[in-house]
Amino acid sequence: MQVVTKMFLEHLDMHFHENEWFASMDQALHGVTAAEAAWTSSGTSNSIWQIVNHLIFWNEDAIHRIKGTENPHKPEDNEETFGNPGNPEDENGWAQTVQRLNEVMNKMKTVIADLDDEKLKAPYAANRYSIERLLSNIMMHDTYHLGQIVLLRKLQSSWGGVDWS
Ligand code: NI
Repeated sequence: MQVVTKMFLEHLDMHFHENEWFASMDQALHGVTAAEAAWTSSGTSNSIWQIVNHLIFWNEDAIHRIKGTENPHKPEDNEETFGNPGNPEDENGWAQTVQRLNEVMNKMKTVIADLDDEKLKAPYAANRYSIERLLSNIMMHDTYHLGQIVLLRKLQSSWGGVDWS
């Protein structure tokens, strides 16, 4: 496997699965109930559930861009990608949403593993920037929202800290 491809795979593992430097997405979502996922701070912030919806959408969208396929989901605007705050009673729906995020991230891993350094340098579409930059952007975007999830858990007193062991 090539150097940059390997680096992106390591990045993805780092921010999604490993508690290294900061809490991983796995840790941030660990033990979150539907009620906690649907909670918003003073009714003004997005809920954790909405943030996860948003990450599912954008990671799927990035996969489509990399593969050159059309994303069948076309939101009116970015706001729509968050959806509604979620139903605090719907544990199944919340579990499925988390499952969906994990599936998308696993798919992203497969897509990255298929790239080589030359493909990474290529633009993902006419007049657009490189796949490499797209991946860099989406991963920074993931971690930006990951920090918000941890903050929301701190605000609702459901954060148990990072398991560094
Ligand atoms: Ni965002």
